[in-house]
Amino acid sequence: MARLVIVSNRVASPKERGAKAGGLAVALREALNKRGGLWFGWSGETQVDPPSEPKVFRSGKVTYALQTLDPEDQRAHYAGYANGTLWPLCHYRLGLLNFRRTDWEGYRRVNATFARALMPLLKPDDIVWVHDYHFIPLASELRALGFEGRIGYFHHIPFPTPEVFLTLPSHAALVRDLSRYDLVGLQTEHDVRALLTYVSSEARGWIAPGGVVGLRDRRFRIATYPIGIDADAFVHDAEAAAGSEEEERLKASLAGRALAVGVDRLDYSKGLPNKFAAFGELLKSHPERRSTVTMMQVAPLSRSEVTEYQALRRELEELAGAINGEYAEFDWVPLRYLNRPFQRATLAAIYRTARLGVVTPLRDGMNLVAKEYVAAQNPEDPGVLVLSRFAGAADELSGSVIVNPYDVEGMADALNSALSMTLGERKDRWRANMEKVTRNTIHRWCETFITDLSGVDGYGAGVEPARSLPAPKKATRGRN
Ligand code: ADQ
Repeated sequence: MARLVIVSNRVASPKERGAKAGGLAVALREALNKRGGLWFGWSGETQVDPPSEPKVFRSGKVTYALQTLDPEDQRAHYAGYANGTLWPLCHYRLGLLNFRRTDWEGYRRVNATFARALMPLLKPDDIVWVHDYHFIPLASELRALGFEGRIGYFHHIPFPTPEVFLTLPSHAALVRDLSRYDLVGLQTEHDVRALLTYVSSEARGWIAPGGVVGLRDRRFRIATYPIGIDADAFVHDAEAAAGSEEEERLKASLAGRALAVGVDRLDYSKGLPNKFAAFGELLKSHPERRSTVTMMQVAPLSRSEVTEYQALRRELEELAGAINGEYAEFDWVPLRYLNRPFQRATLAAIYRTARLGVVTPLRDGMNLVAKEYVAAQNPEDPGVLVLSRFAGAADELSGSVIVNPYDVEGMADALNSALSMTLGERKDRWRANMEKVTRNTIHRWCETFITDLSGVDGYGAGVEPARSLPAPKKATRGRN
């Protein structure tokens, strides 16, 4: 079996557990533990004139290789281009997009640095799986250094439609970079369509059935791999939470009121101001709900060095204060707003207690919180998921109450009707959602991607120039 090499910006250390190690990191570690392999990424440290070689250590069957970066390169790469340009672009927030050439150059420099550090550790038949928008040019850099093995890329966030993508000055270079991979995985069909449309209409590529794409001298595949969660572990944690001290404390604090819960990183893509406004609107336009429902928003701070995130934090503090100032009673605080992370077991207890899970991002690649909320429910008395149509998860979780997060009054009405839903309807909706959550797990996601990438012939092997590919039946032909 070929060795698996995973590349991600953040690498979960072997000892990291609980709140810090997210579901994704745990799943990747599990995939590596199972078959053995190498996990390569940023060390989390910066240093002027950093060593060109990564720190390498082994734990069990996994070798870790962590590269330290120059502070200015790291800033340009992470806060600059990845999170100041690509993140807003892919979340359709053009007003927040900053494009600076120095950041773009820093982004490419860091990818080149990573490729140089990784290359000596690679064997020709390795399968390299690169994660997320921090590393789009990594395959180009590895190919330039002579690596001809299989490289796959998974994009965890949405892929924007061409109209939006074209606003990025470096759009053509990024798609050329994507074409240096053998397999490009996206979360939803919508994302795949967006990229394929760009390839055929802007990049003059060929598209064959099955998402095989010909672009210049490269042939690669673009396909959907909807990410999931470790459903069994969440069910287990939620069952263990039943009757736990934490759950009892939470229930006692609610004094018989319904709980609506939101769990999101403090990020502008998550639609938190609109969610708060919708809850305020619920209390305003449905006064009978006052004092009968409490909303809890868990929002750990994220990228707090970026100005837009600092502004969002202030906005939410003001909104929460205004809602509580307006509606609180001496024995009821309508909105509980917490900026801290929790252990997974505590999150499971919160989800299970909540009558509503409120997941209303303005745009989201998938949104794992939606799936976690479903998995944590008591099958005999499940809560209702209120879900944004712009979360990737909305494609699968059709049992949810689907909302438009830009429509604050519509969301307030949806919250109101979800609170009144009968047990029968709640059960039907939950079953439909749970079926998807248990089918498309994180393990299935990992296995499918790795199997598909393993099946690729390898860069260069048998690849014809795209223009000489036969036009397949039903193929969409780009402007040529
Ligand atoms: P995120 O934007 O981080 O992920 P999401 O998919 O919801 O969004 O995952 C967040 C994870 O963090 C969940 O597992 C959640 O439990 C955890 N988490 C959130 N708040 C927490 C808290 N207070 N304490 C502990 N854990 C907390 C990106 C993309 C998503 C995509 C994922 C995976 O933006 O669209 O679904 O990657 O591909």
